[in-house]
Amino acid sequence: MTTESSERLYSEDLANRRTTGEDRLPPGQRLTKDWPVLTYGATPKVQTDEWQLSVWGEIEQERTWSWDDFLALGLTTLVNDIHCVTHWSRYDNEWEGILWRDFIQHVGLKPEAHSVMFHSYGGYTANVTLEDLARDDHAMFAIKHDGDPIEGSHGGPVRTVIPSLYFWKSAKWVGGVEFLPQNRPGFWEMYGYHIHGDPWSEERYS
Ligand SMILES: Nc1nc2c(c(=O)[nH]1)N[C@H]1C(S)=C(S)[C@@H](COP(=O)(O)O)O[C@H]1N2
Ligand SMILES: [Mo]
Repeated sequence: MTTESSERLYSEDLANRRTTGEDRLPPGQRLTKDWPVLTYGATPKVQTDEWQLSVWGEIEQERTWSWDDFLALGLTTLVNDIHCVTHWSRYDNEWEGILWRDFIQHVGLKPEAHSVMFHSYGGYTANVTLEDLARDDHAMFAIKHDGDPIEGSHGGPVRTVIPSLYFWKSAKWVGGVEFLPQNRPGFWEMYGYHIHGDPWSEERYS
C-alpha cells in the first residue's frame, strides 16, 4: 500500500466549528470515545486483491477500478467527526483515502446525473445527491482509520465517509457507484430514514 505524500485536511465544517467555538455536537447526540459497529445483516469478507469499484449509470463510460488502480488516484488524510442516527457521535476520526473530488475527475458525468447510489458488497445501498458530495468537499473513499487499515467490521478494505451527513450514508465495503437521474431511496431510506440525513437539522426519519 502506498501512503506517501498524503495531505492532511480538516473538514471545512469542522474547521469552522473549531475556530468559532460553535457547538460541535449536533442536537440529540452523545459523545462516545469507542467506535461502535453498526451493520445490518452479515459482514461481507472482501480482500483487497478481489475488491473492485465499478461505476455505472448516467456517465459517458462504465468503468471498474482494481485496488491498485484505485489507490493510484492519490491519497489524502482527513480528520472529521461522525454522527450516527442512533445518537452516538465520535470526534476526530483520521481517515486516509481517495477524495470524492479527486475520484469524480475520472468519471465523465452526463448532464442528467443528479444523485448517486453507493452499493456495498453484501447488498447495502445509500443515496447521496451530487450536490451534497460536491458541497462537502471532503467526502471520501477511506482505506485507513487512525493510521490502520479499516477493519472488516468497519467496512474495510474501502468504505465511504461523508462527514456532513448521518453515518448511515457512509457505505461500508463499497464496491459500486451508480449515477442516477434523480434521487432514489437507499436501504435505510426505504425503511423510513430521511432521504437527506443532515445531523445539524436532525433529519433522522421521514
Ligand atoms: N454496507 C453497510 N454500510 C453501512 C451499514 C451497514 O449495515 N452496511 N451501516 C451504516 C450505519 S447505520 C452506520 S452508523 C455506519 C456504522 O459504521 P461503523 O460500523 O464503522 O461504526 O455504517 C453505515 N454503513
Ligand atoms: Mo447508524
